[in-house]
Amino acid sequence: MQRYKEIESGVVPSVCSLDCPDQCGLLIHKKDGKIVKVEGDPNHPVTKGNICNKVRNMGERIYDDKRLKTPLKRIGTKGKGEFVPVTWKEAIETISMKWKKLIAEEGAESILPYSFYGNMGNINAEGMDRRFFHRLGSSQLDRTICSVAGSKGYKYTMGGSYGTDPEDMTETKLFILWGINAVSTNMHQMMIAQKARKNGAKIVVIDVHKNQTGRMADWFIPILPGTDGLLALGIMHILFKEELVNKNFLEQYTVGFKELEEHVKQYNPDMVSSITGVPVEHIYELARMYGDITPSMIRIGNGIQHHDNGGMIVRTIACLPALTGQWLVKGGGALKSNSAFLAHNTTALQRPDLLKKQTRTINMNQLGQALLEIKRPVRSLFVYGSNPAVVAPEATKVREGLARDDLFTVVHDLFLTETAMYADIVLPATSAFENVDFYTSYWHQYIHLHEPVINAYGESKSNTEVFRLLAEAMEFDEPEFKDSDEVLINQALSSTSNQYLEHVTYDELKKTHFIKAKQTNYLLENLKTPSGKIELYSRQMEEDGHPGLPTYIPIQPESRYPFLFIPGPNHNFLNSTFSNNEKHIKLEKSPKLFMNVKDAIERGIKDGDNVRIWNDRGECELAASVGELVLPGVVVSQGLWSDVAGEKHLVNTLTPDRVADMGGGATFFSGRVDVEAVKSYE
Ligand SMILES: Nc1nc2c(c(=O)[nH]1)N[C@H]1C(S)=C(S)[C@@H](COP(=O)(O)OP(=O)(O)OC[C@H]3O[C@@H](n4cnc5c(=O)[nH]c(N)nc54)[C@H](O)[C@@H]3O)O[C@H]1N2
Ligand SMILES: Nc1nc2c(c(=O)[nH]1)N[C@H]1C(S)=C(S)[C@@H](COP(=O)(O)OP(=O)(O)OC[C@H]3O[C@@H](n4cnc5c(=O)[nH]c(N)nc54)[C@H](O)[C@@H]3O)O[C@H]1N2
Ligand code: SF4
Ligand SMILES: [Mo]
Repeated sequence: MQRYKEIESGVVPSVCSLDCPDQCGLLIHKKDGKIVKVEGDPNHPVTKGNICNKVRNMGERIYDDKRLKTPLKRIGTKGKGEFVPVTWKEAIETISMKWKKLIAEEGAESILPYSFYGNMGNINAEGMDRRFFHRLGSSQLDRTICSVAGSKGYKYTMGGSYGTDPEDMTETKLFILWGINAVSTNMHQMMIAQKARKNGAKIVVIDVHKNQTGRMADWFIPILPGTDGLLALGIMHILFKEELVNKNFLEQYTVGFKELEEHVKQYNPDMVSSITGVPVEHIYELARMYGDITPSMIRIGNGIQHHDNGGMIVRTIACLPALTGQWLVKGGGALKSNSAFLAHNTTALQRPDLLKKQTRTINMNQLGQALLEIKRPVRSLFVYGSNPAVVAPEATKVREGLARDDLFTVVHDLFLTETAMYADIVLPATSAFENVDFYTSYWHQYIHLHEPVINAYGESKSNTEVFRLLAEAMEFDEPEFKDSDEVLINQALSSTSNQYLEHVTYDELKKTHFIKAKQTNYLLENLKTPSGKIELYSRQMEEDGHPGLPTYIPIQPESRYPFLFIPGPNHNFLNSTFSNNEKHIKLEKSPKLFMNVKDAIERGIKDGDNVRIWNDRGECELAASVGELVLPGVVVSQGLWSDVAGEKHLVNTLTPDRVADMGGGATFFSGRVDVEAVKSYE
């Protein structure tokens, strides 16, 4: 059979590699060996032929002139972007010689990998790289920047990342989109909800910003940041008091409901209203709606868990469907992540056994500290699939660390990113379209195989290839560093202990491209909590130092600054990906700061004014968008914009690097700032 990348003109199957819940099935149209069109696969049961604008314009990124074609070596000052091309041989030799010397003089822990999911492909994002850094004995990275606090919180209640199947949600009658900007970040969730709305479903959105998603809701409920756990407790208070709970379900499938009933008596709606900013009558209306309507589904977004108390918030909200027995109803329940349905054999793929001696672990949210403040600061950084100079909190500290003369930095990316500007060696990466890999969605339940649809760009190489080369240069002679991509995939899919994946094989995937997780009706019989039931009370939480029952814990005060600052993602970028592509910048226009008209008037700020936003950590400048889309005391920006041309658009100069209550998660949305109009001196 002809391989897809060798087909000059025609239509070939693919899958979206971006860190997005929808993980769309794609069809790539090729002409003369090049991609001319990217569209959604009409036969994919979830994608149904629809994809976002970002990826419809993916060709612009793949063939962007700025793409790296060769390895580069720095010749100028760090951060200035002065490089010359070098061969792969020279690049790999430079890295391996430097590392051998560092290991001999300071130990392998002086080296730190820094990566995330610029490409979600399992063998490239967390396969051969993991083997390599285990074997190297480098410092290990705790990958906490995205969703760990919420995932841990959800796990305390439900035992793991198991939720409602999106394909069942056409039956849902009430959607609560809670801290998720689904129109931008999970478009098929929104499409399913809109389809269900045609059959009478209601869409409620709870958010701190009436953005694209809030504006499409039947009912938008504005709330003050970090108080969602309290709102959920207020709803529980009413559900118990008005006997809207499902007693049979609680008795059969949960632990701790009697204690919870007692415990939530303290969260009376007046008190809840005074802290959340949600009017009392709306709390009653929402609780009664939730008690009455079935099936109901809560889509738990990432926004609510990027807070100091994010783990507890998600843990608390995850208890709600049990109170009304929604887990027994098709299309009912909650969905934070469905990743556990597709959990593969990571032990076989990542080989943690290659790490012979326990090493230190560094939280990726605290990269600035790791480069500047800790004992034995990191001496060499290897960055791939991530752009920490833009996406990590406390960006000023991160940049200062990256500028250190005694830090040896390597960046493997498709572009000369803001991080790569500080590198000593830059390596060109293939795009996911050029690679073999397999993909597992964390929202729908399909696993995908990807075979390359185009040839590698310039001299670029995939992550797996780069780590094979590095292993050879470091003289790692274990055979597992020679495993091909196909072998890696087979290992990851073999002997999984995951019953939902039993029927999936590489050969079958080759034939069909995607396969759904095995469907069973036994989620409740198989819960992986310590008790095997939904844990409204969790002893494990107490052992881990948290209250065992859902409890409201406020975020840190940072009281010197008047505004809570929520710098979320935007519609046309994906984190910092696309922020350097002209087409996507044009679609997104320019970065804004949404603020309430009352706050703006007090500060003499008019719509469209440039404003300076600052706190102890740093400052940035955005254009004010004045109106009623956020509550007083809250300011919101969208998008991780570039600052390479000297723009002061770097919102992460303002975000804290303290970690959330669970899992060391990020707290991007719990920082405070002040805002003033930028003075004009004309
Ligand atoms: N277009 C686009 N899509 C993306 C991404 C992107 O950058 N752009 N990023 C991808 C990634 S990596 C992720 S993790 C997901 C993230 O996507 P989402 O899960 O949607 O998470 P966020 O956009 O971070 O935040 C969602 C919403 O939470 C709100 N919010 C913030 N704090 C609070 C709060 O305290 N309470 C409530 N109720 N709401 C709050 C924000 O205003 C925002 O509207 O999207 C993925 N998809
Ligand atoms: N203020 C603020 N900051 C945030 C967030 C927020 O909401 N607000 N969201 C946070 C979240 S949820 C996340 S997940 C992180 C995401 O942060 P990152 O994981 O850093 O995501 P991107 O900015 O998309 O950068 C991914 C990089 O990987 C590169 N890449 C793509 N494919 C490959 C490949 O196959 N190989 C290699 N070597 N490189 C590749 C891309 O070109 C890109 O430069 O950002 C976090 N930062
Ligand atoms: S970014 Fe998300 S919505 Fe867009 S094509 Fe990829 S998976 Fe689909
Ligand atoms: Mo994320």
